[in-house]
Amino acid sequence: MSRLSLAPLLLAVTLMSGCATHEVDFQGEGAGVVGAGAGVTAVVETPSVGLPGQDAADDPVVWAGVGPVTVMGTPTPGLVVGTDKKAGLYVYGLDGAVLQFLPEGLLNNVDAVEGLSLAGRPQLLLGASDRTPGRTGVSLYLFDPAGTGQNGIRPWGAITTDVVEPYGFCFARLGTEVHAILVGHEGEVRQFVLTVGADGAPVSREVRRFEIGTISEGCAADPETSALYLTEENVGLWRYGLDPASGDARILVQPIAPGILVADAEGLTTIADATGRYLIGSSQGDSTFPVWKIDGAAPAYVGRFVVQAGVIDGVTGTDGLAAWSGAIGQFPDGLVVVQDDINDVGNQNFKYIDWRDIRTALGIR
Ligand SMILES: [Ca+2]
Ligand SMILES: [Ca+2]
Ligand SMILES: [Ca+2]
Repeated sequence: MSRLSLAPLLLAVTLMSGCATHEVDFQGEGAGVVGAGAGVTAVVETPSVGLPGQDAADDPVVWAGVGPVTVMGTPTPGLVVGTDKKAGLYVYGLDGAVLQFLPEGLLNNVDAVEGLSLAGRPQLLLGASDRTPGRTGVSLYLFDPAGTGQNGIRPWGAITTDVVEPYGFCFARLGTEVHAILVGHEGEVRQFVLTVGADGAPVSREVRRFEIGTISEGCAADPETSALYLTEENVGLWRYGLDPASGDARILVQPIAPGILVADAEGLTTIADATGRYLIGSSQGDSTFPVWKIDGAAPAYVGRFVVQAGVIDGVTGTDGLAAWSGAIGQFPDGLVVVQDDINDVGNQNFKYIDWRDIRTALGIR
């Protein structure tokens, strides 16, 4: 969440041989210290978000249906939705172009989930932590994958909460239930079950609440292992149970530590492929992305990657990130989208990385 204000630092490119993950110290782009990690490059980026100098872009979500969908008259094989925390929600295609903008106010984190239907039509449900005065909570949106023409994401309603400053947010499916998990700025966690009321409006029921301790934001669920991962920005990565009955029992997967996770610990996302399931974090303090394999009894640290400058500028200071597992458009094995704190032209934006490139860089096979 916080912007980096570190002095420019140029690092010599040093290829380290004999290392499984081909770690490199690469030349930073002039803002922020970039730690060691396996190098990848972004292949697509969105236009700049917000006004120059604004801390605006924050957190994305990535989604693909079984076939192409239509957004405001444009067919697309999938969606990237990103928050402008000063203004609302952007919907991007897989080429990075803006397909829709919803001027919805101070939305911070966004996520999406399938599993609810409206009048017999399956919907993609989107939720965003909303800090807009007078409507703090989780703002909800629907997208009809079968819609045509000027079909787009549309407001549906909200989850109200006692959390003063909604911050992190993620969805999870528990069997047939859709759960929404809100993380407050002070580390308050509220978990809700969402259903469709008889009138077609959202109904939310709080099923768990606990406190992480201090400022927290990143949120990602792994229903397969019934895990809920949360980052406490200055403390580390926690694993809680996803089942509300698990209460506030937790394991510190990774404390803040040099070379692995440098404060702020920020966004979290999961991604799966034929080799397993993984959790990707944002080590914002040194602009790297640590990866854990999470399908075993305990998360196993795999390594870190950095998004270097290529045709598209490198990535530093990432707040939020998101991934899609499996084929989506031109990405046959998955797509990772990260917020970039400093775009080379204009303001912050979102950058797309092919999961195959990350996997290769980290030596995952
Ligand atoms: Ca997200
Ligand atoms: Ca950049
Ligand atoms: Ca750029």
